[in-house]
Amino acid sequence: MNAAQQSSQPLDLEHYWMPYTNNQAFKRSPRMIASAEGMYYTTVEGRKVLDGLATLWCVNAGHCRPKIVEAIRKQAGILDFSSSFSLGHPLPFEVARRIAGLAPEGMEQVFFVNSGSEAVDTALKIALAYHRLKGEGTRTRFIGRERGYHGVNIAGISVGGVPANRKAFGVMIPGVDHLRHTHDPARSAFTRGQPAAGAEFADELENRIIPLHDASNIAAVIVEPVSGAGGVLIPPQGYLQRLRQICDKHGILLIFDEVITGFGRLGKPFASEYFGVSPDLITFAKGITSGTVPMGGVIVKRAIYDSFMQASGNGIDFFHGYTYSGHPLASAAALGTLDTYAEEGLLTRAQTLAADFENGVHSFKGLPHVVDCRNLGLIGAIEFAPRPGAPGARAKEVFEKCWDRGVFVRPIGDNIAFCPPLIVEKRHLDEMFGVTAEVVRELK
Ligand code: PXG
Ligand code: PLP
Repeated sequence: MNAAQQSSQPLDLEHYWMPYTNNQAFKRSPRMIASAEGMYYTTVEGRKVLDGLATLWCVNAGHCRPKIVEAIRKQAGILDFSSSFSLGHPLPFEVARRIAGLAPEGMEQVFFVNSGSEAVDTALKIALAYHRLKGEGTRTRFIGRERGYHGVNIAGISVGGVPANRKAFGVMIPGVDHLRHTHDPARSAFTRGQPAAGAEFADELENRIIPLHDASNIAAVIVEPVSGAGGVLIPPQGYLQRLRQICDKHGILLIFDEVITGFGRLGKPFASEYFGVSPDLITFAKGITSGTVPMGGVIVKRAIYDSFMQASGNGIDFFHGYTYSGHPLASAAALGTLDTYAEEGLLTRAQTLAADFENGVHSFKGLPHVVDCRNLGLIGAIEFAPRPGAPGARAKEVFEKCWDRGVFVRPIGDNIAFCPPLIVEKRHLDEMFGVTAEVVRELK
């Protein structure tokens, strides 16, 4: 127990402005977690709650895993901090080498940041600077996608496509257009895995967006291979391949935002490998340290890195970096995490559990108000018809009742998302889907 919990004074909730939270509602009725181990949280009241979302899609190795805890503890007493601005320390070099070994072929250089949002800004800046180095400085526009989530920094919400994350913030960065999203319940509701219909959604890039802006003005297309925070949208078969072909044809860089799909979510280290589509840049965060210490990064194709090296002469090659890029504690946590993934086969474990997970997600078909079930690897969602006059209310109610009954799942609009740690076992899946189904059956 920490000092605040030990004190006889009640905890003062007033001063922390919590992120993405209804602060007033939370402070009236807090849901407070004291500790966690493996698949479960323990609340301050001593209740066990199953973590059905790897917390925020990130605790892929499960909670408080010994190797990771020990790596962080040990590193804190050896080198607390040293920057990576023209000084080095060994750990991030080793993390980068290990990531290069997991990444798609030809993607061997890693730039470190501290979050997915920073990874997205960094990737977009690499794309801009790369085109300028190649003498194509007119390529400044970015193409995102409706319902895409690329973090919360100004560039990320500009290319992002979740209306609630954008509407309070005015024009954001200029020069951004969006592809339509790929969610198509009329043709594809209740599809197991990738929908057969919808590859042609990618053609909008070639048929509408490129003619409108001209390819010579477009720097990059950024998409999540599987949309996560936008509601778990599974790409149609052939869709990502077609995006790749169109980008290649027009000299446009393709960025896969793998902040959620990276590090084993689909049963391969990266979704790029799962789909057999090589992007030019991959953003990652979350799973690299299993959520323990903030870290993110961008993996780039060899040719992109080489262009920066060739152009730099004797100067700095990329005027970009965060104070904490390659932080020793984050790097130590990453090595402990990668060791845990390797020893327990977690980056491919989703393959063995995907069928049970899929059956669990699709067991909601036919329950009250359920209009869609979607899944791939160990990520999935069920969708409800909106309650008349109260969109999102059904999913919120399911989340709250599941929490009270010991299961944590995430409401996203009218969807409930499932994304358990990769150590999940069949009995946990049964508990997660069983409790959720019990709640859904009571839904009005
Ligand atoms: N890209 C993607 C694809 C993400 O899922 C980010 C970027 C930003 O990462 P950081 O570390 O800056 O949060 C994410 C993060 C939700 C939710 O509502 C999703 C995320 C973060 C917080 C909440 O489900 N994804
Ligand atoms: N603001 C000020 C005044 C700073 O000095 C710095 C970093 O030196 C930053 C913002 C950026 O902080 P970070 O490098 O942690 O992103």
